[in-house]
Amino acid sequence: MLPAPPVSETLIVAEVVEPEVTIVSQHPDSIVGEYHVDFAAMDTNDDGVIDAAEASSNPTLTAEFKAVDTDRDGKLSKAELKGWTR
Ligand SMILES: [Ca+2]
Ligand SMILES: [Ca+2]
Repeated sequence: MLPAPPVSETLIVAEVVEPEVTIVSQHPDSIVGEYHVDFAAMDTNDDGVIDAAEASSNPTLTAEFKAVDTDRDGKLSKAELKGWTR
């Protein structure tokens, strides 16, 4: 049996110690998510739009927020979420 090289193990551990939160702004004009959102449930303050804070409860929507927010006003209207809502 070969002696296990401890070096490689150390390297692997070092790489996974800090998981990076990667929210990449990729493909800003494409919506790749395949899921539906419950608009009324997400609009917790009931103002008719989903803001970033409300969208934060949905990681996928947060990732796609800019792509969904077609008029770039920082909020998602029902029209913008058309096709995403049930
Ligand atoms: Ca709202
Ligand atoms: Ca908008």
